[in-house]
Amino acid sequence: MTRVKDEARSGRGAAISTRLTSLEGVLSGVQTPSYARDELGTGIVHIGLGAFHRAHQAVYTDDALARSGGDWRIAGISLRSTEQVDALNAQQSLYTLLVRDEHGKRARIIGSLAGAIAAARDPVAARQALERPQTRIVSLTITEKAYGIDRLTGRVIETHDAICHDLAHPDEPVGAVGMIVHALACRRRKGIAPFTVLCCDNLPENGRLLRAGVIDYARRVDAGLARWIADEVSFPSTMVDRITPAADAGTRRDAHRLTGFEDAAAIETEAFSQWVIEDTFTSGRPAWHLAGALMVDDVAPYERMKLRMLNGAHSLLAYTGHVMGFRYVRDALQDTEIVSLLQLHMAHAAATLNPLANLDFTQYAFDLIARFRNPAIAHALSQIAMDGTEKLPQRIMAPAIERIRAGGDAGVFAFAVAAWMRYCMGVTETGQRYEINDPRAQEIATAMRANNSDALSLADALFSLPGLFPDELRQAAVWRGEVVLQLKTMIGSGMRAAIVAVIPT
Ligand code: CS2
Repeated sequence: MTRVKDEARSGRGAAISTRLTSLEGVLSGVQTPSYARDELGTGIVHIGLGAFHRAHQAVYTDDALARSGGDWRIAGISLRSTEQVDALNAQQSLYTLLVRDEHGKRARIIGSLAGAIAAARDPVAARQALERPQTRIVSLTITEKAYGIDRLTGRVIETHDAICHDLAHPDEPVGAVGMIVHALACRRRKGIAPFTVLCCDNLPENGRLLRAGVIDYARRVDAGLARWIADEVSFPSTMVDRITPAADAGTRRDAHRLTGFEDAAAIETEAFSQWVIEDTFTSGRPAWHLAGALMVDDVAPYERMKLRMLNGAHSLLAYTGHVMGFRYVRDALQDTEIVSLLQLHMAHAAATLNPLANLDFTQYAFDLIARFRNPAIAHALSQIAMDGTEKLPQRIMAPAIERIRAGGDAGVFAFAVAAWMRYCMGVTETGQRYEINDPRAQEIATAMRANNSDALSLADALFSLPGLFPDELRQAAVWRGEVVLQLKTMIGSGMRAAIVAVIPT
């Protein structure tokens, strides 16, 4: 951070900015770490140093350190980008968290990060961080697509870039799975206890999935290691929730105004935050429970609720809203017909869930609409729309299959799939072209080119993308017919006509 020193004026009278190396001088009203940062050691390595981690797990850890201390500061590893790593390291890993809601914005300085490593530039430092005996937890937020684990089989995908590279060069891994297995092998060799692996991405039963992928990968490298991992390493599942838009110049401007410092690593988020964690840590953990995290035996029901209601509605909104020409979530939420569509979707998604003690799904849905409406958060629909092939399986397809099996109405899920297909056409209803940001963008583009705008052939082409739609769904003729019908209306009469035809009058 760079302090604008009022007292330090240059000869020409302009304010001079100087680099901040401590918390001294932060403007009053800004919460700063209440613990002595330098006295606390580093016990967590986090892979995936994006805004979400810094707005969520790092904040819980900051609170836990303030309440009960412990050697639990975080060394962050960024797999690809170097920009945020450099920004953080130039600021003693301090950064501003802006919380925005309808009452205004509050700034807080987070102190739980202890350093940042760009793995692509400094792979040795990344490996050393993971191998240190002091590292007792390795957590991850690397996005759904970066794991390279098949959701259905739990095996690693050999054609996935990072997996393919790492299987060929297991001692120089570039992906998260390869790095974790390499570090665990090294610890086993040296007689160092393994760390707990904590997946914090929006994947169903994320701990279980990562465990399966890690063991499968390890088996290909060393069968004994795979058995050791299966016996000794814990992979708690978690549900994480906090809406965190990409930071921009406005974030940095507000951070500067509120704290008095320039901060190239400032981020912004909403006030709401939730973390549900399975409490199976083999070498301890920070006092996250004192920071508001809910420690449970089984996270799956919470995970399903969040993935199907929040994330499912988010994806539906991103595709319909983007095609209609809206830019941000809050803008689309001004549209009463879109709100009715989201409410309908959430009610049907809730109908696929088992009841959860102390949780009322109707209230949850109501609160979600309020969070989406938050006028202070500019959450771009395009950010949510990306990586649809990675997100739809758990958000839309899984509940669709369950509804169909139960003989229920799965029409809302057909609508959401049709909206994604319409989005794949790459042009809004106002004629604006956009890129499809998805790991399978090439295949989608090929399917689109070959089929023009005929709903049936477009849908058939996308249903045929290998491994995307589970067979059970591809073969559900009636449901598939509904997708085509909805897509036909979306293409022929427009998204609004399609929405109006499904929402209650
Ligand atoms: C969003 C999520 O981008 C997306 O796909 O649905 O990032 C969502 O904002 C978070 O899961 C909220 O916790």
